[in-house]
Amino acid sequence: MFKLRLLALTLSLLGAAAPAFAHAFLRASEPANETALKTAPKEVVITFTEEIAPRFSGITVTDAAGARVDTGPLIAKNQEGTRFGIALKPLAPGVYSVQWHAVSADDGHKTAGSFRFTVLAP
Ligand SMILES: [Cu+2]
Repeated sequence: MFKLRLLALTLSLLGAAAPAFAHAFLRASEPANETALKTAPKEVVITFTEEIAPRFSGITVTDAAGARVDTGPLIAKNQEGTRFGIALKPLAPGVYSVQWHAVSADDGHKTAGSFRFTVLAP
């Protein structure tokens, strides 16, 4: 009996702790990290692991010199609030860095990260 109760307690503790791990991380991106593209992308799209609050989240894209090449606000790409894009200026060949920050819609936790992609010379 005691063992069963301990098990139930353990399970409920695990259940209570689970949301703390549910931050909005990057699940996938287009372009993907470290990809080399023959055609310059017109936007960057990020899929997060959970719904984010777009007002408090953002994506910026910079060229090798650090100049911003993204334009306009986040564009919602699905109904679930997990997928957002940002439009880009016409990109010359070079290495580009994407910085993102997100606030979880569920618990308000902040996450951030970055990745890179390359546009190849034609
Ligand atoms: Cu969280």
